[in-house]
Amino acid sequence: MRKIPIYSHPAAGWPALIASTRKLMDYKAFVRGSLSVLKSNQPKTGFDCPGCAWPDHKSHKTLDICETGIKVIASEAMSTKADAKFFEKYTVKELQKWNGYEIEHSGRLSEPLRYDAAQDRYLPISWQAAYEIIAKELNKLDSPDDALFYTSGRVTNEPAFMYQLFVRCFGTNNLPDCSNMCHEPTSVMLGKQLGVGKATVMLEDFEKAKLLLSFGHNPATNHPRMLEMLAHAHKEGCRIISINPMREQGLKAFRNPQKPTHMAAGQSDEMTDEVVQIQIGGDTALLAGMAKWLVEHDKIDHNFITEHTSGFEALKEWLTEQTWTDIERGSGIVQAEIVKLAKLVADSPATICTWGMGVTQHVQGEDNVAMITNLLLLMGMIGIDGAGASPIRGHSNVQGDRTMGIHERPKQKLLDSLERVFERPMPQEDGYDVVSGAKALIDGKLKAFMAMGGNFAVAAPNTSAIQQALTNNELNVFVGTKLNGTMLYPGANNIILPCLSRIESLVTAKGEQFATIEDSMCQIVATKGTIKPVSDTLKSEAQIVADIATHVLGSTTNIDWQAMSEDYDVVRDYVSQAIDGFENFNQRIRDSERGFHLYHPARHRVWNTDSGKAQIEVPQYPITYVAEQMAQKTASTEQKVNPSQNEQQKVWQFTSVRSHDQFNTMIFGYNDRYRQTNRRDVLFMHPDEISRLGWQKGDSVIVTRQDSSNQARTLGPLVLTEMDIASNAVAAYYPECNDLFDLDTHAPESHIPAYKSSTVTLERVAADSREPSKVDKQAQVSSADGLVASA
Ligand SMILES: Nc1nc2c(c(=O)[nH]1)N[C@H]1C(S)=C(S)[C@@H](COP(=O)(O)OP(=O)(O)OC[C@H]3O[C@@H](n4cnc5c(=O)[nH]c(N)nc54)[C@H](O)[C@@H]3O)O[C@H]1N2
Ligand SMILES: Nc1nc2c(c(=O)[nH]1)N[C@H]1C(S)=C(S)[C@@H](COP(=O)(O)OP(=O)(O)OC[C@H]3O[C@@H](n4cnc5c(=O)[nH]c(N)nc54)[C@H](O)[C@@H]3O)O[C@H]1N2
Ligand SMILES: [Mo]
Repeated sequence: MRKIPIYSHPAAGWPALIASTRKLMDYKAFVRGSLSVLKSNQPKTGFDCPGCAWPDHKSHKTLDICETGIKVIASEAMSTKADAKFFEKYTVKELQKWNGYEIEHSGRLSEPLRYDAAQDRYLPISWQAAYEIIAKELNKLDSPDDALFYTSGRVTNEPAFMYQLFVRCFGTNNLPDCSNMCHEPTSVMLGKQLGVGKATVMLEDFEKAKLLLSFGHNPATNHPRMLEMLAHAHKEGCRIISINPMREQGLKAFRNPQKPTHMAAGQSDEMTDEVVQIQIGGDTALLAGMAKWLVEHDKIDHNFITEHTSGFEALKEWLTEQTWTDIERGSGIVQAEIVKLAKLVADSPATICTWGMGVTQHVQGEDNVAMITNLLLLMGMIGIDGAGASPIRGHSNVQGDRTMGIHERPKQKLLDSLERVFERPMPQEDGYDVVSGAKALIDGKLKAFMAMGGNFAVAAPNTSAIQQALTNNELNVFVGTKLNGTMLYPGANNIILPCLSRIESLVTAKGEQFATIEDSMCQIVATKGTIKPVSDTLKSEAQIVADIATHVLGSTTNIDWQAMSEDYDVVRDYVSQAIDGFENFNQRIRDSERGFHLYHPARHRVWNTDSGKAQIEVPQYPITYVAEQMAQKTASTEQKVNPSQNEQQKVWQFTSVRSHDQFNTMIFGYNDRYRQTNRRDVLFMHPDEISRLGWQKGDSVIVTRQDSSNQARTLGPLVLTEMDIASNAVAAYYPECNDLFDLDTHAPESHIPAYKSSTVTLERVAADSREPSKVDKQAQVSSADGLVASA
């Protein structure tokens, strides 16, 4: 293997934290941001960091914060405003040409806006007039099912509960949320297999684990607060193996902002023992190999399997049928390596499996989750200390929103409870999720769209088609903190409602309010905004829902929406009555500094599944699924790429990843120092692959994908960039690549789009000779600062 220039400095550390943030926003914003940071993740006194869903540290150190957190907070604390003056300057057509970085830096939304088609501009509108339009348009629909109500996972529990209640009172379960693009396979499979679609571990378990298998996630970039726990566990003797097609550099060593010696003396802790560089889409094959060895060598926990599980015999039979040739072909890892891993599992008294988007965002994402859970079940690793399943959630309250009832396929029990508590019928039919909802929009089956946060079209596959479809709607309503690319495709009536962010204080007629969130490990914690809102005009999400509900539903319900929005205790009392596990919510959230843990039956080996036992599942797709896809596409493609070389390798698996200079579709800068790049229009490929093709780094490349209806979708030109990545893979940044994906390539049950594996071909084109724009230079400067600081 050729040597690849790698980022060799530890992740995190103060220089990275400060410098990469300093130029990010204007100076004032940074001061506002850094002051507010100090209270972040502090119990009661401060707010839960909106950066990710990793739990707060037990000890509540004074500074439980990371680079991502600072950036997200700085982005929210930004004093620049996308106000009427801003929209006076640009037509919507002009704004459509802006990239994610420019749109993000337009500033905080600060007054209600209505699109004016004659001028092609957003103009200010009063809250009252906006509500009247919304009520008129929603009440005009033939059916409540003609409207789609999206949610993104920043929304705290109290407004989320009110929002789902409003939508259901309006009459539909059309409640897709960002979870549909994120951990949906996890929720579906853990629900089926363990009875609850959530993590079985608590933070304490990481202190007792002896083996940690980390599948397809990138903590240094996406949940840096996890690094401290990883470094700590590693020091205590826990082996940490990362299973990832990319050698994510930030995973190797960690410089802890909490440790003075680290910061002063440049010390760092080691974290990972090994990276198993599997092929894209190879997790099920790898896990099948491990499970096969464990079963055949009788290393499994028979007592646990007999007493607690169902489905073992079927899996055993399936494992017998899997050949090592297929296992190697499917995973890209040789048998001896897989056996080595299996032996580690066999010898470990306490194993945790963590996973992220590298596991879920595949057509076979449900199989991946099933096989991780199967492995834990075979070894009896659920319901004991230091062991279990640990999906790593993304948005800070994506898990809580689901618990609060934001779900397009609600459980009957939830609907029954809502009917009981609110004494009115709830809609019974399942609604649209992100994929089916986006398709319905494109097919003209929907007439109205409302988003409680998020950037629906830009985050979803086939962005342009969704954006176009939105322009045909009678009504679009966006509740958000920042302008984004979904808001720039207005329908006949189009309203933007600016809301308070979580870091801003909320004082109502009933006094100062705090809200709650649920972290990745089922802990319910309080969060209270501390900084002065960026504009006096902003309303809380709860207030906006209450106002819309009052206008839309009028006297058709006797629910006191305003009482809820003014006093979150009132919402929490309803939640106590309607949602399992929240008994005495108000009392319990005040009783303990750290909030409370939601009862998780599987932790106690109680299985709320159909069979009453934990369910071992046989994968649905062949373990060579991706390899077969590639072989088929290779056979059918006409393209000749250096035919004298290996004929096989004319196609690649395309995967999309994030950098630490973005939060999903919000682009803070172009820097990705761990991957050593200072631009976003890149295509990562292994240097051996680049030279095998006779190409060079820096070449311009077009990516082409035949979608499920055999239409060619292209992306590029992208700049070929070296990366230590599996040989079957190329990678680019999300969300710029989202037009490459279509809405029909997804996992069967969870409908998660296959953002992490699509078969593509590549074509080298003449280098793009355009000068970088002023904006690009600016975005690169703010990131170069981070590069220098970390060196
Ligand atoms: N700074 C920052 N933090 C964030 C976010 C952000 O955008 N920026 N987003 C938040 C959100 S919503 C989420 S969901 C999380 C996401 O956090 P992650 O789950 O870490 O998400 P990604 O960066 O999309 O991809 C994770 C990894 O999957 C690997 N991968 C790709 N294909 C495969 C495969 O087939 N198998 C395996 N084993 N690995 C594979 C990639 O190499 C990459 O390292 O982060 C949250 N935190
Ligand atoms: N190709 C590809 N596509 C992906 C992914 C991938 O890995 N690859 N990842 C998927 C994943 S994991 C996710 S979670 C989705 C993310 O999809 P979304 O959650 O829809 O996208 P975000 O970029 O997080 O949303 C940003 C917008 O949310 C609004 N916002 C921010 N904070 C708040 C708040 O406190 N309240 C309100 N009301 N609004 C707020 C702002 O207006 C901002 O513009 O993208 C998915 N799409
Ligand atoms: Mo996510």
